[in-house]
Amino acid sequence: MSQDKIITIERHIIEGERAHPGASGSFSGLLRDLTLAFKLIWREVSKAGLVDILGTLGRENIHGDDVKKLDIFAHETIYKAMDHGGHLCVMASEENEDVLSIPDHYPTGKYVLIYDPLDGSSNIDANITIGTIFSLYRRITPSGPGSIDDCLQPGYKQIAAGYAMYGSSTMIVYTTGDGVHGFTLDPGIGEFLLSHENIRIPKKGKIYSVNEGNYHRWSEGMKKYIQYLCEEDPSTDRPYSARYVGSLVGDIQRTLLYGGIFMYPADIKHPGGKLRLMYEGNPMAMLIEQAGGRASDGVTRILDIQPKSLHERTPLFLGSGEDVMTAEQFLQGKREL
Ligand code: AHM
Ligand code: MG
Repeated sequence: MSQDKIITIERHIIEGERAHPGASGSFSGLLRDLTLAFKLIWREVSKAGLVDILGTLGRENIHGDDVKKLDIFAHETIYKAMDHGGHLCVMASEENEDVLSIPDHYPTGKYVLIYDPLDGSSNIDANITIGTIFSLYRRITPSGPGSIDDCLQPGYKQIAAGYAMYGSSTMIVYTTGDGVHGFTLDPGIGEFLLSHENIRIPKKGKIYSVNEGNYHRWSEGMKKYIQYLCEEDPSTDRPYSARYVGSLVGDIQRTLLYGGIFMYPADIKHPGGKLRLMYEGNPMAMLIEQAGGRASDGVTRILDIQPKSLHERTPLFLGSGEDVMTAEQFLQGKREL
């Protein structure tokens, strides 16, 4: 995609906020702080292959510092980048059981940050794409320290969501409810530049993405849907191609750009699904919907689910509208082969 202007993410954020008269600038400040955290994480992730040379977990690196596991480093980096800006009243991280409070000596603000610091971290050692996923809400408690009630909001109340993807290029993809935009890091200048403006997901794709190793644990409806996708019928682009990175950011990035469907269904081992509603489901569902796609748990729109706990899980079907609707029909027993 070629742009006729060079636009940094910082400028894009500020211009987006200018479109809302009366905005205080706090929201832009918040996104700017997050961008800095992503750069710090990218710097560490890009050194991951050097870990055996520079030192591994439990040992010291050449500077005499402890080397932290990357997912813990990412968790702490985001917290430290965001705790003192005065924009947030509370945070929640996939790496932490309870909510993360803002220290007493810092001011609190009107926003809530939910994040998965390093998703797909089992892929690190193979140098495969991993990412940070985030979601922002307005607080619902009136003032003072935020609480779990501020976090447990349904996904349709998100005011922004996105991810940073540390892959062959490092990207930030985000939405504030006004389309989905992608920025690619130019490592030479340390800036994220607009590279994918207003991403639109194709109405229907030709790719399905699921961990098929779980096939024998699936429901009959799910098995039939996969059989349907693998049948020969060129008039409906079948058989579909299978692609599965096993890193949600990588699989969603491809789904946003090429269309098709990403699935993590319920199965015998994961009766409620494996992926987390607040940290993975809601932000990805907002991005997919903002790009014109569909996001459901097979029956219910992901963004309409009222979360009951911070780490609850959900089955996930995300992607092109037509593909997700076909999956829902099979899952609900409304369609047969
Ligand atoms: P994590 O939060 O422990 O990193 O797990 C989440 C990851 C996702 O990135 C990916 O979509 C999924 O787990 C893959 O799971 P599986 O290995 O069961 O297919
Ligand atoms: Mg995760």
